[in-house]
Amino acid sequence: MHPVEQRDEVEMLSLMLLIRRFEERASQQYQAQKIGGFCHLYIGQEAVVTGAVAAVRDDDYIITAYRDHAHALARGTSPDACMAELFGKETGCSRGLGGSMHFFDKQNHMYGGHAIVAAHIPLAVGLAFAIKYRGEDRVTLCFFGDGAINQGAFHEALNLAALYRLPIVFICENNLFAMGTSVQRSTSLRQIVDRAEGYDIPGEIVDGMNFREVRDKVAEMVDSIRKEPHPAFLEVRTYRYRGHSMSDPASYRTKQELEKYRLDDPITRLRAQLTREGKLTNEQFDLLDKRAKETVLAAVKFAEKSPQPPLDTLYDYTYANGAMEPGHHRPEEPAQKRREGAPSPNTD
Ligand SMILES: Cc1ncc(C[n+]2csc(CCOP(=O)(O)OP(=O)(O)O)c2C)c(N)n1
Repeated sequence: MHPVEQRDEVEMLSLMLLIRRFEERASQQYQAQKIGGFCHLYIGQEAVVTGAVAAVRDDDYIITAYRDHAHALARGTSPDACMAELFGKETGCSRGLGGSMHFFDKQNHMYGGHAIVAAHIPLAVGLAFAIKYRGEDRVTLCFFGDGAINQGAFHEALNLAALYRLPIVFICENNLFAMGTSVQRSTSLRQIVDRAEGYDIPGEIVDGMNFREVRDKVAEMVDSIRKEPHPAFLEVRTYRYRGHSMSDPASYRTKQELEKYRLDDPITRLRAQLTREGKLTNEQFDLLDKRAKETVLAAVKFAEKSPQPPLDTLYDYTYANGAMEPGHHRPEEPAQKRREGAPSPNTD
């Protein structure tokens, strides 16, 4: 069966609601200081990942930057494991060691959650290379922001993907800003999609506030890639309602601009489409929303009662102790000494 027909639209609306309610609750818990570190919310962009995921199979690969909560939820990572990760708890999807920017779920083929802008794009190309090398018909979806397209890693990755004709869709979530910098001030092109042309990669633009448009375009690209591997590029025009991260009041844009996009809300839009077509009643919508809120509240409770990771696992899965495997920290080396040699923290 065609993957687009496999995913029920009401189910996908329900997923968008889950993502929205999860992010709202995460924001509240962050303000209550239950969540530490950085936290970048996806509110407003829900139709992008939901539409894309609706167009692929469960065994296809997904990888993204640090605005990653929705990508994990869309891939099927449990809201409990996602919330627990935000709380830094052992039951989190990255065992509480990654936090907001480093969600990871190998079982569901969600390969992160990466904090360094554009650094995951070459990794995505590696995933696509592995698919082709093994002769599989999977596809990699690589999500990134408009801020990534002027990084060297982006260009190197696109060149290799084109040269080796790798099965990958580069999905640029163009929400118009990289932190507080508007895309018009950072990028020489009028259309981001034109970046792909420089590498002979076919590209398209879609309306990221419209679930159906995103899903159908990704499905078309993925179908073509499965027939014969090649890269494709999708510029998705979207908008984030909140600031770049929890600490950003977003004073670089006007209230009118935000309101304009909120009127075009992706959830409201799919709801209206389904209602018009007689596929959804107001009562059904309210029930979906109620369920989403309950699921997220239960996730908060789960995260609250979950244990912290043991302190001696702090350096597990890092390069700092010379190993990526658990239990490979050097007990003979005092923690203080290890900290001295560790790189200074990211200041974003
Ligand atoms: C290589 C690098 N430079 C700078 C930063 C600091 N930084 C964090 S997020 C960000 C903006 C990225 O914006 P974009 O790629 O458009 O993604 P969005 O936040 O819009 O999802 C920057 C510059 C970083 N994390 N990595």
